[in-house]
Formats: sequence, C-alpha cells, structure tokens
Amino acid sequence: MQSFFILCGLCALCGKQENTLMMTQRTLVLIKPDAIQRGLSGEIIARFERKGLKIVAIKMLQVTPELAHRHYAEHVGKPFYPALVEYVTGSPAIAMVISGPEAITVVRLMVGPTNGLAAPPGTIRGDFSTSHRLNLLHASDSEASAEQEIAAFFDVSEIFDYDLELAHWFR
Ligand code: 3AN
Repeated sequence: MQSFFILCGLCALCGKQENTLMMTQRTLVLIKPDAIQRGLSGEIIARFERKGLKIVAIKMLQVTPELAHRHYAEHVGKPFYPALVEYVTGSPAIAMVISGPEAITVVRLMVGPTNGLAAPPGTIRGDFSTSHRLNLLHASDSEASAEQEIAAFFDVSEIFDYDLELAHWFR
C-alpha cells in the first residue's frame, strides 16, 4: 500500500495542524438504480474525478437478490429490508473501485449521511436526494468492508493499477 506525507493545515480528517501520514485506500462505490434512472451517474462520477480520486475499476451490473443479500446482510430483518432489496435489484447499477488518499473517509464525506433529507448541501445526497432509502449510492464504511465489498463486486482482473499523470497537481 502506497503512503505519503501531506501538510495537514486544518484537516477535517484528523483536526491536527501537523504533518500527517495519509494512506492510499481503495473503496467500493455503488451508483444505485435511482441515480442511473435520474441521469445522475455522470455527475456523481465527475465529482469523484474532480476531487482527484482515481477510478481503478468500473462496470454496470444487475445486482442479484443473492448479491444484495450479502451486501446488505447487516440489514436483514429490518422493516426497510424488503424494499431495499427490491430497489437495488430493480434496475442496473454501476460499481466502481475508487482509490486515493484516505479514500474511504473522503468518499463517505462526499456522499453524505444516509438520509438525503439530513445530508448537508454540497454532499451528493444533500444535493440530490430527499429520501432515506433512495439515496443514490453506496460507499464502503471501513477498510474491512471495502476489501470485502470490492471482492464481492469485482474480479482482481477487472481492477487496474495505473498512475494518474496529473496526480502531482493535486497534492
Ligand atoms: P449507508 O448507505 O449510508 O452506509 P446503511 O448501510 O445504514 O447506510 O444503509 C444501507 C441502505 O439501506 C441505505 N443506503 C438505504 O438505501 C437503506 N436504508 C438505511 N436505513 C434506512 C431506513 N431507515 N429507511 C429506509 N431505507 C434505509
């Protein structure tokens, strides 16, 4: 795993004003059916690209009930679970692996809180969702779930290892 130092300034990730070790992380992002149906996938992908994050894998897929069940295992039995599975399997989704410094935290901050009504403006959900369930995308919440989710959605041969030629203009 690649790592490097940046001058932190007023860093929202750690709150420290000192040199901080930033880890390059990979995270799974799933652009869910509502985002595609609403024509928002380009806007969402562009936000991650403009941030300076690197897309290392991307594909459209139909999420099966089995994959939905594995992906949302923690929610089985909750009142919203049947509607959640119906929603995420009801139309194609786009899965991506995104790489970058502290990508798991950074992407979650860009996505915003689960309920679109509570998500602040400037976040993807805050700008485009007024729903708790139809909240446009999923992003991994920890290193362990990122690795598990990446493996569930992608074969290793579908994940690319390349340098962003403009990376030095971002940090
Ligand atoms: P997040 O996607 O922000 O990590 P999770 O993992 O708690 O949120 O929830 C997974 C998905 O389940 C959400 N993206 C949303 O579609 C749905 N969901 C979660 N909580 C609710 C709820 N209270 N009512 C309806 N749908 C929900």
